[in-house]
Amino acid sequence: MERTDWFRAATYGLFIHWGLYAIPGGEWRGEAIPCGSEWIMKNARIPLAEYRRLAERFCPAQFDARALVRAAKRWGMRYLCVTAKHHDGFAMFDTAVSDWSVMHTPYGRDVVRDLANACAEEGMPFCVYYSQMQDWEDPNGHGNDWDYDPTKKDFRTYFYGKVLPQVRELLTNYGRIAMIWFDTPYDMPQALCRELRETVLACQPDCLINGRIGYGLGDYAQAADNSIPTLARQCAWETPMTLNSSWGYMKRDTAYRSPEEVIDRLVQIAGKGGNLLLNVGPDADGCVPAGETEVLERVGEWLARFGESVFDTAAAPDMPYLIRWGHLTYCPSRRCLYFHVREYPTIAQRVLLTGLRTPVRAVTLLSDGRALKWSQSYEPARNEHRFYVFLPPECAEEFDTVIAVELEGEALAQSLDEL
Ligand code: H79
Repeated sequence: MERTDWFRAATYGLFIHWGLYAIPGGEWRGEAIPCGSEWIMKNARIPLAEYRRLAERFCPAQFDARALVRAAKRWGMRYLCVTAKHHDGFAMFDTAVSDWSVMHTPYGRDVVRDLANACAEEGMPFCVYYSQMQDWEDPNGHGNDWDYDPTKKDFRTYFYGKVLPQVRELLTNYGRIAMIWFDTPYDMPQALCRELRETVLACQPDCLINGRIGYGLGDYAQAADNSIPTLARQCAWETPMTLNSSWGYMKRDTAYRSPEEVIDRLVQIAGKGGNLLLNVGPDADGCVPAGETEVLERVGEWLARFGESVFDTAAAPDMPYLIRWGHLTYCPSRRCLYFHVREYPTIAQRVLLTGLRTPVRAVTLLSDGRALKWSQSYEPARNEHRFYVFLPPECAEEFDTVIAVELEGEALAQSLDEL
């Protein structure tokens, strides 16, 4: 048993960016502020005294933690991570360390507790995001150089006075925390990052820590935001991804990724052995924007039919040539390669995979289990393995046509050097 086992099997999670920044939703004094709405305080250099007043207006009457967790399950997600404290320093939980929290708003409810309880009831692994270095409210936190003089800051005072106590609160008061998600370590001293890790594990030894704790101290690797690595990786890793251009709710941006694009990204990530942590930004009423839920519902419906090609998969072998027609995922225990055909071949009506060394046993269409024609050949003079699947024209599925290729053994690929 590895600490990351549950995480690797989960593959697809819900990220929730929610805080005071949902109220302005990317606009300040009638002006559109560029970049993520959760960065508005810094990007618009909003004086703290002014930003603080948002707390007087935080009253998300529509927020329903249980409904959100149930929705995440329906969407096919297998873990959930909420911003307990983002860079603005505002705690979405009840903290004894600071008054800068959701408890000091008209809402006055502990959002982290409601989500933690809902996740426990629904059997959903619950995770918290905690920005450990930046804190634009705390006089000693990193990042606010418009209210505070950076030369007068003492990071250790902030770290020992706020970060460690709040991390202990999160890991003590909310039951099992499956993972804590740190962000933007910048140049935080390595010794403090180690202390942070030790503090987490002293509270909950099974709590995973993401890669952005810094210095390789995390339990899994963190891809850059919205980025997919070129090659498959054997380690546990995760891509955090947005549906539009912002993590927090942004009024003006309704250009969401299509279901097709989300499925494409999820399949690519699963095929490279990673997880997708896909973000939603609830609005000031506590509602996930309809444009986001519509996409996620469609992806969830797709996963309900084709989930076996995504979950319980591991990195597929890197093939020698770029695959033009789509992506591969791989389930080692079933010895099954899944072909995700995105460019359906209407003319030649076949897809080619070059470099698969393992003999194939059977090929079926995942949607209805029907057997498909295939051929596998080897050309000795060129030392080249070729495998074709022939696709009847009526087989094309919306989004992604999934073909299950059952192998006689472990999937092995030729390296480019052999060819
Ligand atoms: O929580 C989400 C982002 O707010 C956070 N990570 C994800 C998961 C994040 N923090 N920093 N970054 C991402 C790097 C991005 C920095 C930018 Fe900017 C923010 C680019 C534009 C706004 C800072 C301010 C750098 C340029 C202007």
